[in-house]
Amino acid sequence: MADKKERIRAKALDLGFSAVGFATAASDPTLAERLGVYLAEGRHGDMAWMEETAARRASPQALWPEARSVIALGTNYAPSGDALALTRHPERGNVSVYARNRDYHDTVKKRLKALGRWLATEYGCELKVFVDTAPVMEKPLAAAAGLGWQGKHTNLVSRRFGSWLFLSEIFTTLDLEPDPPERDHCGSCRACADACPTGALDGAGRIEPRRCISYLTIETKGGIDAELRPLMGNRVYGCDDCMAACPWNKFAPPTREPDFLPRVELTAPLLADLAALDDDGFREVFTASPVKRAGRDRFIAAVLIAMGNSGRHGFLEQINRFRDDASPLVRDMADWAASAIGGQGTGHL
Ligand code: B12
Ligand code: SF4
Ligand code: SF4
Repeated sequence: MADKKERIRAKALDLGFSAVGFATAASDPTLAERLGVYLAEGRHGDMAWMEETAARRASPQALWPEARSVIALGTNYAPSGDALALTRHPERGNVSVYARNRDYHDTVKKRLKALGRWLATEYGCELKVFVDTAPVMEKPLAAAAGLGWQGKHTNLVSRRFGSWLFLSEIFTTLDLEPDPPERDHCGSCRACADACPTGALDGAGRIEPRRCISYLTIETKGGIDAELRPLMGNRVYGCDDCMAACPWNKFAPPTREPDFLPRVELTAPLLADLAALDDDGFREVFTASPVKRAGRDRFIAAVLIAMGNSGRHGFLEQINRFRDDASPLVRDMADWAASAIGGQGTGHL
């Protein structure tokens, strides 16, 4: 069995995965309980899919009863410089590190399929592969498989890669001995919670996603509370502040995966250029990027908030052009942005 695990580990590393671990597919009732509390408190907000799939999400065997083991895989996407450098340039838009080039779902899925094909040929097992697209709780599974621990920002922290690991899994009918879980190394640190611009982290391991800039710029279907807009700064897609604050990142080797190195257009984009994108321009620039998930309206709304937060009067003319946009969300954010920088906003938002 050890030999089987070592062969799988070696093959996964060879295919480009950075970390590999093994866990049982049997259910852990704590996860179902914690997910239940999270949903009962309404923390999922507009992410209705979390509630709709809660029963399957709670354990691998609830999703696929034949599953015996989980192979948990991490893919390093650590940036080479200061992940937050751009947040100090208010005339530019900060796109989160994970979205500065190709969509990781596509890159990781290809590798998962290659590993899956190899496993099926070598061991004649059945399997299913997942990367953030199915009802699977990826962080606790990766933690159970020894890839790291769930830090106080709720994400998986690895002693080797810090917070910068994409997670994915293979569920299989093979019996593989679980690896020992990693212990929690947060100690008394609470740097992530202190770094959060909107106070979305409670410092004890829980998040209020409805205050999280990542949720506000990617997931929410409605508007963004006026109280939260000034706290978003120039973060136009996702947010990395809690991840970047983690002291364990100092050991992370920068990724060498070309798909995750920042594209030149997204390294330091000017807000004025982002706001100038029409529907076709948005599709062209973001076609292979996770940013397409936000859609043009939500993205432009976030760009307008960033313009409002910049305090630059020079943006007023461009903002005003959005005040009769077809999207009510964009119109409202244009009004707010104009009033935030002291222009002719209606001030009613
Ligand atoms: C929904 C979701 C979000 C939501 C909600 C986040 C959340 N924590 O729930 C939003 C949109 C906000 C989000 C944002 C981000 N996400 Co996200 N997200 C997910 C998703 C799809 C599900 C997460 C989930 O199951 N949440 C449900 C709750 C119950 O889980 P939880 O937060 O882990 O809750 C645990 C703790 O709160 C704790 N807990 C619960 N109750 C209690 C009580 C006490 C007392 C204590 C101590 C603890 C505790 O136990 C819970 C269960 O283990 C996963 C992919 C997947 N399928 O798993 C990606 C995922 C977690 N996201 C990821 C990333 C990268 C991000 C962002 C960094 C993206 C960005 N740059 O903008 C941010 C980070 C924000 C943050 N601090 O979490 C990665 C994280 C990789 C990693 N190393 O862990 C994942 C795994 C995707 C992937 N395949 O790589 N995300
Ligand atoms: S991603 Fe940003 S807003 Fe969300 S919890 Fe982390 S620091 Fe806070
Ligand atoms: S910043 Fe500190 S508290 Fe937060 S995850 Fe990292 S070690 Fe844990």
